Amino acid sequence: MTLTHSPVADVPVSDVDPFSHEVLEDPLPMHEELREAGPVVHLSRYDVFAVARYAEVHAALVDWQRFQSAAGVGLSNFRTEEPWRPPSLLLEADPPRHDAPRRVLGAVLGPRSLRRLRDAWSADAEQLVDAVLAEGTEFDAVPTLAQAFPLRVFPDAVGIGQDGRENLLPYGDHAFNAFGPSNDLVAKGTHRVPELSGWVGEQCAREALSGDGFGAAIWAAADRGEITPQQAPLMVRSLLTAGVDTTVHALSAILYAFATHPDQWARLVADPSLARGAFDEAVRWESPVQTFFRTTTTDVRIGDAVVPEGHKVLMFLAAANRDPRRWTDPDRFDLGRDPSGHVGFGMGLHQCVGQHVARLEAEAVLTALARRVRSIELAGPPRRHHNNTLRAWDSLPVRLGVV
Ligand code: Z7Z
Repeated sequence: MTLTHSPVADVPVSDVDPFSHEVLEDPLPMHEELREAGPVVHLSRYDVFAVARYAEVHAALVDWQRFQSAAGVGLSNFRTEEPWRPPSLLLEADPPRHDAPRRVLGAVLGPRSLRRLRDAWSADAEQLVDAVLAEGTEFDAVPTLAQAFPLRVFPDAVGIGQDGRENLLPYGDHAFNAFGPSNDLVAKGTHRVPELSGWVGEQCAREALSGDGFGAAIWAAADRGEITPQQAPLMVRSLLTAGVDTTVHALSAILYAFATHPDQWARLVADPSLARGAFDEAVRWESPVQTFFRTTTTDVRIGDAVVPEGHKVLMFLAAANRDPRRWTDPDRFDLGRDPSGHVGFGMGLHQCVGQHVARLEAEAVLTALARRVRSIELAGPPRRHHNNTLRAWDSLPVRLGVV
């Protein structure tokens, strides 16, 4: 990283490319450099401003008036560029337009409506773990657990049909790549966009959804007049975009964390009630969602600098989640710490509306594993999956010690 001088006074400049393969393979050194360079850094390659310290990331996340989402939360500025798909009513909207969809989805995915899923998902997780262990104790945890469990429970919970579910992961992978620059990761997904978007769009229709899932609950809100019938399909699309890859990569993050911290696995086995907190600590530690952008609606002072109106600001959630100014011994994965306040689910008005679903999935899997598995270790070198937004694994070979 070369630090030079910025077009804006008092802002350090970096020519680093956060979306290069080298950085995506191991972003931690870049995170530290950006945090230490100052409260805000100009990234000359993209002409955007970056914040990597906890205080500034948190401040930007909770300040939706000055850091808007409606111009898109990727590098592309919707004020001047055409989005690759119609904007999300939740993610890419600000109050007041954001409020009704958010209120509805908050209720559909809230702890109260998830209560009816808890027992079924626990049983599903136990069945999956028993079936996996019956086949052997050495396997690739990415397809076998991290992908298998969300794909087993989440599409059913939304209420989509059986056909075409293999489209969910590639669609989400492309959507999260599309928040970055139009690099090779975006190019490799572009040819499937018509097919994948077409399939996703079909799943969002009322007729395509079962009568008792999250999708039907969104349509019921339209019937009650809480949202319009035009809004309902786009909100189902939000579930299918943001609800699959995120939980898959969060589960592989936690499995990797435990495979590399055997003492912490022993703690969980001794006290499975730690599962919920363990998931949040893993989200803090690995930050499956690494980054996204806001756009300034006015000149905004950050530190000694003024970011001009209409500029993209890149928020490094992952760097904030390991900022030593906020966290003691931030690189330690530690079930004893209180991870609350991490920004892995964002913060403020747009904070992840699906986080209770994600926690329930993780709790089910961890609890089922803790019942039978005494040790988890890597059985070979894990392999990263590169995505412009997500920190992910393609392969995580593990060896389990079982009772
Ligand atoms: O509404 C949506 O389609 C949607 C897509 C992506 C909502 C949220 C996200 C997202 C989640 C984006 C985490 C960045 C980080």
